[in-house]
Formats: sequence, structure tokens, C-alpha cells
Amino acid sequence: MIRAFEKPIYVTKPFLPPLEEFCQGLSEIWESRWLTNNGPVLKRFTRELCHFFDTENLCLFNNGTLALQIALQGMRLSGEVITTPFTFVATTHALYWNQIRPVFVDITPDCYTLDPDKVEAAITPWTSAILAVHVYGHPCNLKALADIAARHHLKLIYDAAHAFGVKVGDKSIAHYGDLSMFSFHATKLYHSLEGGLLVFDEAALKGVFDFLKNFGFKNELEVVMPGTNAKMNEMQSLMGSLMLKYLERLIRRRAAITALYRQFLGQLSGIRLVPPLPSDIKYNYAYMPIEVSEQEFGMSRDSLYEQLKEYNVHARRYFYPLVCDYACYRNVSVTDPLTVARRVADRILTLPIYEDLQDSEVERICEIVAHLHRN
Ligand code: T4K
Repeated sequence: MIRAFEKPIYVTKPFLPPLEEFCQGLSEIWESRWLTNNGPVLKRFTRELCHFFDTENLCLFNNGTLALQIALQGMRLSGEVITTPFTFVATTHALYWNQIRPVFVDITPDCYTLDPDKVEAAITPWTSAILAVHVYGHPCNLKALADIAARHHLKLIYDAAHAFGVKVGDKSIAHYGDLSMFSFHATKLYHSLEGGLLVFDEAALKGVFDFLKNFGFKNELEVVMPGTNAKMNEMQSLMGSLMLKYLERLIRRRAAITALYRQFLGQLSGIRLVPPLPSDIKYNYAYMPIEVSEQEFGMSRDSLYEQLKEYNVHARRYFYPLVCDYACYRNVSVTDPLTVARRVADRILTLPIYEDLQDSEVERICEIVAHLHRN
């Protein structure tokens, strides 16, 4: 008999730096009375990120969704954009808010990222860009997508919401494509309470993004474009800045948790794990996805999800349903049968993973899964 957890085990639990460190930073904010609108802490955080990414071409926002919306707006994209349905709704919402039609195409079965062959087949004279997602932090097929974008003169944008800290070769994942958006939401392995970041190739976009996130103000008297309010404030910037020094430790701990899960779950029939990523990828272990095959496992993904809750384990079905199946996108015509995306969305379950999840807790979660499998 396996006991249920006394306290809920959620899919994630935000890491926080020691309270004293945050309080120290807060006292500086209290002293300065500068709370938002390009304050000193935001400027310091921006410099730290410029160093981290080795580029000046970046811009901070109050969340990832607005960052992506502004990216599309600032790059003046229109018409159709080819994208994935296997993502968080915000990816598609950002297109919709820019009056761009999403063209959903299928994903690959190994890492769940856009299938380059399907992308190429979906290009029309109205296509302006590809919006791919490094889902769970898994890098997309960077080379193939870059090749397609170059041949068809399309912009290549990455929703890298999950991919902070990921490197390919010796380069940050941010340096692939024309632009990448990172989310710093509390549920991400690295966060600034809420926050978003754009890293881009073209230096001239910086000025545009700075205008767009601050109502379009150039100075007190001039508004040069109809911007919005998407500024990161000083408390967010403080958290982001403090968190940077813990990033490697967080990734290491997540790697260890992932290894434990893989060791236990890899032996269960009906559970599919993502194959190990190529050795030139430095992964961030952002999520712990498993695929549940009802026939082999003896229980559907949904039953497993529900039964885990009885044990106080709150896994999540990221990303089910597919975005194109939400009521607000059902009128978007989809020609690709999305065979892989549909199969994956019906089977996927993301298990708890966070810094202070104990080894014993991972083992117990795996024992519960094995117990449910046997019974
Ligand atoms: N693109 C992609 C591919 C994304 O995944 C996202 C966001 C975006 C774009 C947009 O970026 P942001 O605008 O969010 O920066 C969560 C997050 O809210 C969302 O940021 C994230 N993706 C998405 C995958 O997950 P929910 O609705 O599932 O979160 P929620 O509130 O149910 O939290 C999940 C669990 O985390 C809770 O059961 C408990 C735990 N939790 C959560 C919060 C907020 C905590 O322990 N503490 C907390 O403060 O969307």
C-alpha cells in the first residue's frame, strides 16, 4: 500500500532566493522610490542579461505573452504565420492580437517541435514568418528551419518561453533565428515573478520594442507609435537579477531529478520518454514529459492523471488540448491532419519537477505510477 503525499505535489514550485537577498534589494528600491518605468534595477538587470547573452540586442517586458505580441508587431508581420498547435495558448494568442492567421502544422514525434517538412509544405504567398516553439526547452530543428526561412525569405521567430539556459554548441539558443522570446513566469525554472525577454538579431528593433512597450513615447511630447504598457517593474527586475546566479544550480538539480525519473519510469511498459538529446545540446530540464500508451500501460493518460491526484500528485497535461481545438480557434481552418500532435496531446503528461523536489519524493511518485500500472 503506497501512502498519498500529505501535502500537494504540484507540477512545479517556484525557486526563490534567500529572503534576505530580496529584502536587501527591496531596501534599495524603498530608498530610491523608483518602482517602474526604466528604473535603476531594470537597467542593471538588462546589463546582466546583455552579458549573459553576449549581445546588446535584447529588451525586457512584464510577461512573455506581451513580449511576443510586441515582437510580431514591431517586426510588422502580417498575413499567415506557420506555427505549432502543441504549445501554450499564448503563442497563438500573440498572432491573433496582431491579426495574423495561424497556420498549424504537425510536430515531430521525438521532441514535439515543428516538423520542418510540414512547414515547407504549408508555405503560401501570404506566409510572412515561422513561429516555432522550443517546447519543454527542446531545441527545434534549427538548421532545417533556418534553411527554409532563408530560401523563402521568411522571418524565423522562436517562442523560447521554456528554453532559458539552453545552449546549442557553445551558443545560447537565443542566437538562432531572427528573434527569441523567453518567459520569466513564476512557473518557469528561471523567473522574475512574471516577465518576458526578447533577444534579436537586428539592432534597429531595440528602439521599436522600447517604444512599443512604453505607449510609443519618444519623449514627453512625442508619441511615435500606438504602443502599449508592457514594462517590467523594479521588483520583477530585482528577482530576475538575483535568480541569475542560481541558474546553473537549478539546472543541475533538475538534471538529477530527470535522471531519477528516467531510471525508474524507463522500465515501465507503456511509458515513453523523450530520447536523449544530441550531445551538443546543453539542456535545461524545464519539464518532465512522459507519454502514456493506454494499451501497453493498461490505463489512459487521463485516468493516470486523475488517479495521481488521489495520491496528492498534481501532474499537468501540458499541452492538451491542442491550441487549434480550443473554442476560440476552432474556426481557423487546419489542412494538416496533425497526426503526431494529436497522438502526443492525447498521451502527454508532465510530471512534477522543481529544485526542492526530494529524491525520495521522485521515487514515491514513480512507485505510485508503477503501482497503478500493475493494478
Ligand atoms: N509560450 C509558451 C510556450 C508558454 O508556455 C508560455 C507560458 C507563454 C508563451 C507565455 O508566457 P507568460 O506570458 O506566461 O510569461 C502556466 C504559466 O502561467 C505560463 O506562464 C506557462 N507558459 C504555462 C505552461 O503554465 P498554468 O495556467 O498552467 O499555471 P498554474 O497557475 O496552473 O500553475 C501551475 C502550477 O504551478 C500550480 O498548480 C502550482 C504551481 N505554482 C504556480 C504559481 C503561479 C506555484 O507553486 N506558485 C505560483 O506562484 O500556466
